[in-house]
Amino acid sequence: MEQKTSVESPNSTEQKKPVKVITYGTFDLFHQGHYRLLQRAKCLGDYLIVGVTTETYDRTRGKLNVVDSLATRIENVRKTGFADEIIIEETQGQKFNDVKKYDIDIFTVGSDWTGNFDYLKDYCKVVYLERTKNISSTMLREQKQQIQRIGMIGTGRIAGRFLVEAKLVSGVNVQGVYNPHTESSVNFAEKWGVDAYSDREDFFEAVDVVYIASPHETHYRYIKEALEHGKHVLCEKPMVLQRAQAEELFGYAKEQGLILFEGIKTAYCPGFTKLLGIACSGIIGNICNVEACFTKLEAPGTRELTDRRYGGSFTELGSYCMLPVLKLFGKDYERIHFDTITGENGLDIFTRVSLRYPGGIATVTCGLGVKSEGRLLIAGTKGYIVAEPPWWKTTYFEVHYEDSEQVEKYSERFLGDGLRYEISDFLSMINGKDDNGFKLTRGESVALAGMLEEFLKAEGRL
Ligand code: C2G
Repeated sequence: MEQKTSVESPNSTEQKKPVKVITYGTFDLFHQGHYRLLQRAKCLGDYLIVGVTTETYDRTRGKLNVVDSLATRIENVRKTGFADEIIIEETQGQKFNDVKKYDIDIFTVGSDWTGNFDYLKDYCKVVYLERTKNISSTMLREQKQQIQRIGMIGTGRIAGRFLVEAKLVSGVNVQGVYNPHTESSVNFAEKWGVDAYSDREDFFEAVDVVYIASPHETHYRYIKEALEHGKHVLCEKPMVLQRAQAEELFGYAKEQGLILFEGIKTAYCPGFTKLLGIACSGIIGNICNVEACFTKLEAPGTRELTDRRYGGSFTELGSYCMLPVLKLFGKDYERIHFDTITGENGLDIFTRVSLRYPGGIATVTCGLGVKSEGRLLIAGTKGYIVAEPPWWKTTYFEVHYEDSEQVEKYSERFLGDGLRYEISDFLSMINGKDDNGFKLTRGESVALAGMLEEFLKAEGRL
């Protein structure tokens, strides 16, 4: 008698595995485009996971000036009702792990990313959904916040680099340039397609914020004039060369409700912020020694090596090297000592600064005429952190311990010339978000001006 094996039809009882879909986004200033994307993503399956990016991750991928907090962005996604689960996206490469971790069937994202996630096709289906036209967070950001017209004072090397980086920060536009030498401002303006000003009243009239990249000793009066014209100011380092001047300018800016920012780009770059976070986390114990070195051989004829009063290694590079010292040991050093090697014209081609703090020792080394290893070393009671040059554009650092086998490696992206980070933090301060003010405080800029003043006095140059 024939055995009847009953082949159960699969649909009848066996639970169909829900189709799991995942998508990611910043979802800043939540809008119709985001809504339609999530709606269609949900329709692709039964269970939708939405990854919302952290601000730190957005900064590393060059998305600056995100307005809404992570909590707000998550809440806006939740309110759509399409997401069955919300996770946060923190790092590059996380998608790859999430697809496996959550056993994803379909990865989807808007068509502006077409091709970017094809590498996931080995693990799940990848669907690019048509992007909704004529709406974006950048557009809303610019509607929400007045575009800040930047006026630049100075047409030197950094001015060109600043202009390129400013283009990558939404919410600002470089309007024009002023230089007392009309020919310089006209040539610069023609090259970069901005307006040239030789009259400062017309210049201040035409702009909302001022970026100062003129020679060090002119910073004080240009900052003061710009503040007196009601302009927010971002001034290249060293902001000023005397403590009293820094205190006066910050005091006046505060009084007038204006933002005054010192442009030490390292302070605003994601990698340096991460390094400080690790150093202060306690994993290397109590920090007892900081050694920061920055050398770059300058051509003999440059301003840095010919300006007998304000040139030299320490005024040019000191701000970078003093930053980690101020961040890790503070402003209240017990003793500071300068040792310099000077060139024929009496300018310091190599300067070493030794600082004594209640619980620590710091050494800062700068050189425009002497080449050295150029690293940052932070030593503690349990281990040390080392970042090789160019640590002032922090992309990589290591944590070492007694056990030489145990090495932790950290990396972070540093996009372009890195000025975009200071521009975006400056802009978010202007727009009332001061959650980046800790990166370089007024007190630290004042302390820096004080150190430069002590140095110039010790050198008989002030
Ligand atoms: N989107 C859209 N139409 C718009 C704007 C955005 O369909 N007019 C889509 C985007 O393509 C993306 C999602 O909405 O799939 C979120 O957009 P953003 O918040 O701009 O996020 P995005 O930077 O595109 O992040 O890791 C992050 C992701 O890779 C995408």
